Amino acid sequence: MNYKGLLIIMLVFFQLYSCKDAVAQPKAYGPTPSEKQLKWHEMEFYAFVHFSLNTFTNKEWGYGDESPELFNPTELDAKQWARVAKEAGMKGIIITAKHHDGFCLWPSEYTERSVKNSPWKDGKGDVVKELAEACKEYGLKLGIYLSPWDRNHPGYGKEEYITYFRNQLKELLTNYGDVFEMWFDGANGGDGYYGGANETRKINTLEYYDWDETYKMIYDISPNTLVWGIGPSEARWIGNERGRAGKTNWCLLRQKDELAGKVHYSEFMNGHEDGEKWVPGEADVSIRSGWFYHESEDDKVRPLEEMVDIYYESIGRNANLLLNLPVDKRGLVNENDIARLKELTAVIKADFKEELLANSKVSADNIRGNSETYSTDNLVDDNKETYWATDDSISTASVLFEFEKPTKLNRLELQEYIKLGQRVKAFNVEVKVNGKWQTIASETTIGYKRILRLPRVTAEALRVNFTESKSSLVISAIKAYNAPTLVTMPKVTRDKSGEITIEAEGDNIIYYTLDGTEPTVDSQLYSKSIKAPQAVTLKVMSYNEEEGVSSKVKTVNYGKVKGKWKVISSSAKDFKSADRTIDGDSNTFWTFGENNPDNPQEIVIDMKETIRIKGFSYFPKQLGHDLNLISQYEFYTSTDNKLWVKQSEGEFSNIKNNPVEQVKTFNSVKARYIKFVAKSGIDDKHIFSIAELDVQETLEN
Ligand code: FUL
Repeated sequence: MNYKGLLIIMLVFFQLYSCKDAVAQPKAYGPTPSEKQLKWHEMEFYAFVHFSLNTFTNKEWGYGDESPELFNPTELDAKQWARVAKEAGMKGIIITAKHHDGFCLWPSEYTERSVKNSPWKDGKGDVVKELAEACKEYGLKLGIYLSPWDRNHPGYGKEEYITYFRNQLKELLTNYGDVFEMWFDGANGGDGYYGGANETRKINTLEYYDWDETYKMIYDISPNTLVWGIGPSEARWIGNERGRAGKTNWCLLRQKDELAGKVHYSEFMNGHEDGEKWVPGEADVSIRSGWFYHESEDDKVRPLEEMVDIYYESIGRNANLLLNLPVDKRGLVNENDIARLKELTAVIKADFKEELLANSKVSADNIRGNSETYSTDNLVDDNKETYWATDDSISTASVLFEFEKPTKLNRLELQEYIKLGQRVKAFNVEVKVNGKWQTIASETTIGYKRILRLPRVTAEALRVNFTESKSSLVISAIKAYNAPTLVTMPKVTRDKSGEITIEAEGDNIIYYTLDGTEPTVDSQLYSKSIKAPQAVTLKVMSYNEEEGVSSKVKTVNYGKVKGKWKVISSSAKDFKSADRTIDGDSNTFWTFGENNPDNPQEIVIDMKETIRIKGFSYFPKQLGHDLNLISQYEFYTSTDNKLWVKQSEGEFSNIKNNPVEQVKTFNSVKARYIKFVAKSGIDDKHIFSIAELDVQETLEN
């Protein structure tokens, strides 16, 4: 080799050693995600579609005896679902291929209880196939909900059902292309039709399904499918159906303890700092209160600000967001849900419009081996593969961002490089305003992604101090934004006498109407409470004068006040406090019942005048450890308190996981007295709480 050649080789070696490879990569700390889980984290936001027989029977849980002939969507269009999801920035759709009543949305060869025995497409349709194709067309991933609990199958609870369940899994994982997620719900065992047995079948969820075997089978057929929910899963429920993760949220879980039945689901919101496995949280929530479509909820789509909160408290707290769009009887995502989703997408887009830290001067008090490879530039380069890291011995450090000129900001987004584990236990954020440093946030975990909503500040500089970490720091991104102000709708309450009080946030003012028209800044300005004991429709909005921005309009429909209503008898000897169930305040509640499962418990109310009603509602207690939820009920009416007619009976399905207001409707009747019977409670308890009881009045004759 000549002299020149040698020089080139030396130069190449020098280059290699002087930058990249001289400083070793940090070692992984604790449990780390698999490749499959990493891809799953990056999906962040995807849709749930609850659509089945329940859509047509107006139920949340079918009992298992409903006829497949009731399934008859008139305009089913899975492409519309995919389009809606895509436009909202979602990355996939999970469909209820089979819910608890056992009806299958695909023509399974193992049962007659499926689309093949429905009038839809003369029994030749396959919803799962149509969705798989639509997802493909729109570049979305397909996920499948297969309820382990089957209230129809005669063999449920016995060995034969497990074979059936696995056969169906095989069908779904073989015939519809890639399935990114398999969703196994936690509701398992209870009463049901079971082929006509009409009985209660209890199973041990941890043992009955032999999850190890079932999972092995899934991975043999489809190794890229991530399994969610019960069993040794790769992602966990977030512990509530409100779509909210804990502020502290570890991707880790003590799954061995969980599988031994030693973990309460309320721990899922936070995960376990000392968990032995990477089992990140997925936050599920419906855009309305129910999971399935009910016409009565058309005007109960969650308000925009609640949806925005959900976004920040799921994706912004290190969890994926699984947002349910209940497809309606036509087989379409409903217009009202689409409108809300569009509003949400617009807010999120506006909130993250312009990143502000990329142009600042970035420095840190420690950089791993002083190496370029781990420099702070990696925090703002928008490259998920690069990261800022500290020396092995350093687990507390600060990053400083200095702006060229004072900059307004109110959002901060942070990401750990989770391939090497989740490490940060605590951090805080300081800003320099008019030359003075002030702390504006003190937080705990980060994980895949953490987004903070901060008060808007005009900062000369921003500093993130990592104050506690399990090991050295490995941070892949820090970003800041200045989100537009979102004016929230006012809070409205009405007391027993019909006095309406309206409150807005901060200095916002309030405009309202009582004639059904949309309020504007020219409408009535709210200054003192409004007297409205009659049925009334209130439309109201908050207005931020400084920025000239108004909130969305809130519509509240009140019936006549229950001021004169009286609880006149009850199975409970002492019912002095029972009027709390009709005081118009859902924060107060009444608890009654004895621990005797043979005695249904009842409450009788005199409405003091005969009116025509077409339904009733039961609002469960919301706060506290014991909600004493009612699961089976009967509802009677009378005009004379002697002759009673049963108007409705059944179950409040899924009330345990989703204790929202329960509305039951029937053919309209005249009534002066109503009797509500609590037949059984959740978890076999026989103590019941009621926050509020109400009737649905109708003016028809
Ligand atoms: C629950 C189920 O029981 C509901 O019906 C719904 O499917 C929800 C997503 O999970 O636990």
